[in-house]
Amino acid sequence: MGAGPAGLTVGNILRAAGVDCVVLETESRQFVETRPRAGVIEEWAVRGLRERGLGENLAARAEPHSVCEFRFAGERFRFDYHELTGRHHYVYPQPLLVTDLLREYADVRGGDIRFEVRDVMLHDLETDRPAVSYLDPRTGQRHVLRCEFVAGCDGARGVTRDAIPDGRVRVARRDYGVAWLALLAEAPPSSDCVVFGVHPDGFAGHMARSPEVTRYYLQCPPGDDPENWSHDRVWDELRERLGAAGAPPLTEGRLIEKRVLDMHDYVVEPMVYGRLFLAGDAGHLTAPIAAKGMNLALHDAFLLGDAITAHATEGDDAGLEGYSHACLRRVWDYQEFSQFLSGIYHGTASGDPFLAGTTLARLRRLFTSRAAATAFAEQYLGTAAAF
Ligand code: RFL
Repeated sequence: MGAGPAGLTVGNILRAAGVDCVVLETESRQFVETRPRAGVIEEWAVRGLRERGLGENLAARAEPHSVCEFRFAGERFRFDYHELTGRHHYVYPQPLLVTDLLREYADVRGGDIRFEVRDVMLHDLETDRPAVSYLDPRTGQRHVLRCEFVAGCDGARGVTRDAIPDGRVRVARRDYGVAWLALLAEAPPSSDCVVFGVHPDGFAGHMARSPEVTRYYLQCPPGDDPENWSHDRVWDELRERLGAAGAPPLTEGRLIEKRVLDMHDYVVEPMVYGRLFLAGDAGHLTAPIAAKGMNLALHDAFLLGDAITAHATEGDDAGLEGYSHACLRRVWDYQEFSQFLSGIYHGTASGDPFLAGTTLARLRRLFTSRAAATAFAEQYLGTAAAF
């Protein structure tokens, strides 16, 4: 269920192993191939895709990054995480990854995918022959697919999580009480790396997406209306919050996306109900604070694709039995980092002078203690723990 990074990765793994599957998607192919979202992908995820024959374009086109920059108290601080860990980050826009995965699944591996399905329902999840049904909008007919497993990869607003009866799983939630105005600008990047501005007016972020398009973020009040943010106000605030001695000027451009994202997280435990296995945002949402969501979606998908394959081809159920536990170890680690990073990004704008003081102390520690910097770099790159 769902043709995002999680669903398409599971589908591709199953196709490669000769395991029958169908991917259902509520949107059109064109829509999912162009939906802008993530851009930062971790080295282990790139390796995982390549090992499964899914990362060739990515390896050829994604840019490896080795440093990021923090700007605070009017100064610039370069953070060389490659030097600390020997690892990189990659920048590869999510629409490109989804396009690659779709092409491989549907056009190369001949996978069955049905777009623009309506009114999707799940049935008999607690039996060993669950089913999914949907309406075909062209004929108005309801189709029923009987299967062995349902992979719930339908994102934060899908139906699979809600198909689990009350009381069968626990949903832990966290609301950060802040929002980000997520912007895409038709403008070349204004720096050679990701930039985080920690400012008393609020956080600001700069992330290259391509030579022509740059993502920016501006912290704003939860529920704010994007229409409150005119072109001039956006660029004035970005210049103010990302300003620092010696910083190159921002390259302004037309804003082609302007959305307010309230920062909140949730985790479903366990990520399994009967024959339904949740993966990606359907099972856990990580606010884009730490750029982790797509990485977690891929991690789940590798585990789930491999586990179903082992069940189908060797009768080995160890992967399925350990699936939720294995996913959640990384999920909780990344949630903790996201919470920590939220403290750093939002502390100086909290209105609490004590919190502002400790936030700046935390930031300075990253540039005065190699041990603190290494610990941060490991979490930033997702290499901190042996998952
Ligand atoms: P997706 O990508 O949401 O895909 C789910 C798919 O399911 C479809 N769907 C259904 N299909 C069938 N039946 C139904 N009833 C359905 N209901 C929905 C949807 O149309 C969709 O095609 O989930 P998935 O695969 O779990 O992938 C998760 C990632 O998309 C998400 O975590 C990331 O985009 C988060 N994220 C980032 N993650 C990173 O790792 N690095 C980043 O740099 C990063 N930046 C971001 C982000 C998310 C952002 N937004 C918009 C929330 C930046 C932003 C602005």
